Amino acid sequence: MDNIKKYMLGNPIETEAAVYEIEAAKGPCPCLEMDAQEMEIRCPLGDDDIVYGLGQQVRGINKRGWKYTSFSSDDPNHTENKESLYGAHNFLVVDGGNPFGIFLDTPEKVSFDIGYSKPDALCIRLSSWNAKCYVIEGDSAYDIVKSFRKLIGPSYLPPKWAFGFGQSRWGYQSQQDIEEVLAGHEEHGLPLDMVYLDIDYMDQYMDFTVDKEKFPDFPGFVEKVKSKGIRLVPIIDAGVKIKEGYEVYEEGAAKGYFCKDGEGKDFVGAVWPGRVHFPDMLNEKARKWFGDKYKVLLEQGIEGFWNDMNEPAIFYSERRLAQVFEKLEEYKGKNLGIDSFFEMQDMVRGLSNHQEDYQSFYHSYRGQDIRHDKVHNMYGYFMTRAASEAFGRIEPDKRILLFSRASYIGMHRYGGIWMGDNHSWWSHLLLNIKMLANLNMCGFLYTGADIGGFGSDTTEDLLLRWYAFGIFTPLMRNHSALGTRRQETYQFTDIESLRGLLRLRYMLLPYIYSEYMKAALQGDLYAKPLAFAYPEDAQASSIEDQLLIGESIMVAPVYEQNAKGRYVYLPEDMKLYRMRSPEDMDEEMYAKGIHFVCAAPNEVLLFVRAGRLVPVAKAASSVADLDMGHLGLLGFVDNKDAVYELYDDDGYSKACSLEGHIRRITPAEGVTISP
Ligand code: MIG
Repeated sequence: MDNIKKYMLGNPIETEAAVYEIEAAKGPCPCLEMDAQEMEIRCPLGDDDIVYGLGQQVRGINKRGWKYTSFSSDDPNHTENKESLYGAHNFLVVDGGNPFGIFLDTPEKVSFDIGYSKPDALCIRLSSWNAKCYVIEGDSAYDIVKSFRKLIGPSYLPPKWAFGFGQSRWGYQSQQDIEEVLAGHEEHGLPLDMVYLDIDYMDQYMDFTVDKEKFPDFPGFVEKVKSKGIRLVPIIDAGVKIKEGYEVYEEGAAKGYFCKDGEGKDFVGAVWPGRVHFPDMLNEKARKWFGDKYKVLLEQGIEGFWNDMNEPAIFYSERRLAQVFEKLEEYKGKNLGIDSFFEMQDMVRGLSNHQEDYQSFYHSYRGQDIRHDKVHNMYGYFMTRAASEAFGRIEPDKRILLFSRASYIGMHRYGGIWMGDNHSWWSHLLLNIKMLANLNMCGFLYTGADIGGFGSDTTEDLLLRWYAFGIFTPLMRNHSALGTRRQETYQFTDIESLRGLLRLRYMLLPYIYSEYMKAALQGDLYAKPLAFAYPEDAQASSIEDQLLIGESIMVAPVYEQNAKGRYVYLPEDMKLYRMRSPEDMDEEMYAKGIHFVCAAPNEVLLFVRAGRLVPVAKAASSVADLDMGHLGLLGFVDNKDAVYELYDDDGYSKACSLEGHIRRITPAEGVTISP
């Protein structure tokens, strides 16, 4: 790790993001100006420099031209003017003449002005002069990313079934609703591996409970569904309902495991369950205690979870609500002027996720009381870690599906993330593509967006186009919000086309799984921008709407409504598989350069790089039914010596080294080049 230098600014809080101890560097940093007075880290940007990174953020793969803030936020409107989403991923690569990476390790709020105030300057502003500032050198942006990944440790490994397709919706209430989803898929021959349970499966939104009226025999139901090869994946929220007789609340309160307010009492916020306490995930004992609670569901046959609301989101705090009511009294009876009207409106609206609330409760971390805002960005990370560490104790030999909404660098070792509450907007399909690249750089390989869009009403053409890209995202889940148009595959007119796309996912699964596992085990990227593979190609460096998926594939999704196709940039000659279903595809050759490529709404454009192969299976109704023994090959090879190194394993045990799990596949083996 000679190419990584660590600059200690002040007295930083330990986040355990890095897995290597690096000796603190002495002397000034050659590429960054560190201004303790202003609490700023600055450097100039060359005209052509590209700035990669920041993981889960709005805007492009190249982050230049905007200001961003790392402060985990529950914001369901991922519009261009936003500065924070759920993740806090303080890693950047400045890719110019002398490329270097920066990882600013602090759980406090950090802001990044990347050519916003001044087009030719990068300025990182800290909330206090406490951080570990890692500076990573390398020959290329790609090299730097790989070094960074080594520093932060290997990515989370999900079970193989987690690469299947999952159906979700906020609003599924009961066993009956779930059965309807299963029947919808069965009836229409739609493959399926998981159905997600959103908050309504719980008894009054109490974590680790199941509503008995809605699910009279939950373990029996879980088992019955599993016999069809399908898993139920419940949500867990961060807040614990304050309710007499509710074990998690009573234990947590008795043991002092909840975050405290300024007076030392358990802090009260309100989220879905109503008034809640927040478990102190940073406190080692509390973390262990909370993690062990997942056992209740594991024992009922559950094998996967999604952790939500763990920024943590706070609809309102008890304290602030009281203040606002008091203020409202003052307005009452008065004829409000327009200014005081807006003041009042802002005050009520501003109740949710209020900055002052984040300054009004405390954690006990490594034996010290720390105010929440000092460690804010670690909360979701440590909640997910709580679960993951507990799985290690409860199910030491089994991979459990786990992904979170909030995250910090380092959490990628414990679980994946989904991209949060996007909308059924075409612009969010494009954002999904871009975010995937930057999240991969930060180690979050198991990720994906709510396919079809969470908020707003989706349209059939958007869903088709989103599937055509979503089949390449490791986490492939159709999820939508309460009150929006029903979005399950079988709700639409052209089910046949949607089915064709879903079945393509299963056909490609051997490749997707293999490329994911190889990337995770080697600290590499599953999805990457073209520039990383074609560093000499100036044109490739500005392509943000195409990605390389693994070593063989380039995707160029259509993300505009009513488009008949799109312009595609090919950095080299490639072979296009124009795919509508595993049984219906054409092959076309394209030369290096720019082409307008037609694409009907039901078509996937899958480009194969020269000399590369893509192992495929016969599509199946679930991952469990995939026949990994009889694979076919897609490819762009003219000799029979081409080789694909396929990673495969039993799909659930934790022994996942490359050794013993690589199978060399060649066309000469007799497998057909096209299925
Ligand atoms: O305040 O559980 O991002 O996926 O459906 C909303 C209900 C709470 C936010 C999650 C979303 C989920 C929803 N949750």
